[in-house]
Amino acid sequence: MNAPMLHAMTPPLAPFVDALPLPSRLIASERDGRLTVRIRAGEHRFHRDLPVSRIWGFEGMVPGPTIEAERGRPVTVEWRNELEGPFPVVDTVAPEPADADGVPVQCLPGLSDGKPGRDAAGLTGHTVVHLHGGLTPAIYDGWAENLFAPGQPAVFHYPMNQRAALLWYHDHVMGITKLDVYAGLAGLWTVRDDRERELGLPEGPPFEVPLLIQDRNFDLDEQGRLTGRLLHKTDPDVMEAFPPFTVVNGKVWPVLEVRPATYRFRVLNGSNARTYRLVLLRDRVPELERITQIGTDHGLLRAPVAVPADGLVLASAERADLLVDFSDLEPGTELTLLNTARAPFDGSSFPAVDAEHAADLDGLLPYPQVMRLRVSAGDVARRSIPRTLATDYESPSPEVLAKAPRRAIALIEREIDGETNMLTMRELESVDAEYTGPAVTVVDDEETTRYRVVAAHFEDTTTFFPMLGEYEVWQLINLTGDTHPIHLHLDPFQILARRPIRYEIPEGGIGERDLAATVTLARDPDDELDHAIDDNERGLKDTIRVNPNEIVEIAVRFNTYSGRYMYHCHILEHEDRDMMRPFVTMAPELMPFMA
Ligand SMILES: [Cu+2]
Repeated sequence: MNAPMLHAMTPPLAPFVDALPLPSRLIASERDGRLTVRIRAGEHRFHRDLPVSRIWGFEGMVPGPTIEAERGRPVTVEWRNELEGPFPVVDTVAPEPADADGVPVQCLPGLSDGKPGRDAAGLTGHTVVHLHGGLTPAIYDGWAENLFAPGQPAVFHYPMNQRAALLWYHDHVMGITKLDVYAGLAGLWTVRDDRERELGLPEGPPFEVPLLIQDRNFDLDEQGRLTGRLLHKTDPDVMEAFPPFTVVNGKVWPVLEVRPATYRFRVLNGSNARTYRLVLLRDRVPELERITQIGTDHGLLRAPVAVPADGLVLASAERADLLVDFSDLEPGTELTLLNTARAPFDGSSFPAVDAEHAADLDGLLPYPQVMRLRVSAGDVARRSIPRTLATDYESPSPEVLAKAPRRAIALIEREIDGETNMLTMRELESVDAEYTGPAVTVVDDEETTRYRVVAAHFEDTTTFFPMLGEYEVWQLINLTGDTHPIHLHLDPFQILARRPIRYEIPEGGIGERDLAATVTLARDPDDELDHAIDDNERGLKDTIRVNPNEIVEIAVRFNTYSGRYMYHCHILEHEDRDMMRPFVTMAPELMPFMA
């Protein structure tokens, strides 16, 4: 195969033939706040021309039902684990990163000579449910080691003392979240409140539409035809799965009929690893100006913002609340949503005007299609967009930040002979001149700070004890080549800065536990990223992208619950491979009693 072929392939499934499914809704207020959700094996058809797939899903569905809650009205969910085997996903590591024609195996369906993993085939259905974005007491937060086996129900109480936002619930089992979520264990959860209603935003069908975007791959039969069997495939060069087919609300490349009106799209990237950069095109021309972003992870922004000029970037677990105006369009008009982000994502830009040509096999993006929107006839219903949205949060003042405790975390990728790379969070503690061991030296103009590693793996001693009600500044120092979406459980945070760095890691600097590196707060000459904070990141976030060659600083304040929580990379293959750490939120008056 010649090199130009590496930019495009004919999709083996017809795009834009299935209608976008809308997940069923479970409205908590209609059931007195008491819900039962069965976690079950089921069957699902991902595309008109695919056989049915076996899945594991909430209520046996992909995605699970959308739970709708009201701020201040608690919801109790009995999660009933009724899973039964066999595990519906075949997990494999292909022996080579590319096939005989040079096509990366992750762009192709089928096992690519990989063996079906026996460990995954042996899974019997342990699960635990985490409500991502929920302000949830620790005992109901879905600690990754507190599992419920089939037959063991769990009753979780969600206070819902939190602002309106799109949350999502998903499996969070230590080591196998990547497999369980891939099998289908994810669903949306909406919190609504009065402020949203005052603003007259669309609520419910037809004008409010959830879009849960994921990527999936399927096995092939002996004749080379697609089966519906879900396939989680990685390769020796790429330890994350970047499957070729984009699925929205459970359908590959669906189509949504819209009226000539303003729609509200509630978008979640629920993929294991893939970051999307979404561009809306009409007649091959980007029309991003149709889109106004009004909300992010934890709900409304203070004011509406345009999406970035290159497109809307969403890494795994990030959300966007969008108003999209179709009111000027004639019936029959078609718009297409495309993804222009290469994988693994490293923050590199890609101009929206080139979106049509975004297909890139080396970038593990064989099919940029996401979905199509087709305008139907109907009454024109354009909504004006309020200029002021949220009024309930402020940025922390410089005085508060100057006094705030600071924490530093290095993000590290460690190569191990004959094994998949380990991604870890190295929690750092500053040391004085007497310290002579391996150190991370951070040079910021005249100021030099040296750190040693105090925690390297999930099971290491807890070192973060944030005080309730007090701001802290966390510095996330990326010493890897990829973007990591870092997620904190419990309260949201705000981004303060993205600061370019260059760094050196000496030979053998990344040890099992130690780390030696020199980090300089200055741009690397080869670095092409702008390290900007997008307008849509200046809201209340629970997941933030940390790009290569940068330190991201976030202002973190836990207000609600004392307890043991976790923070982690939301690339599921990374969190399963140790890129996760605990923290314990503390009531200040208990600190004197801590040994
Ligand atoms: Cu990561």
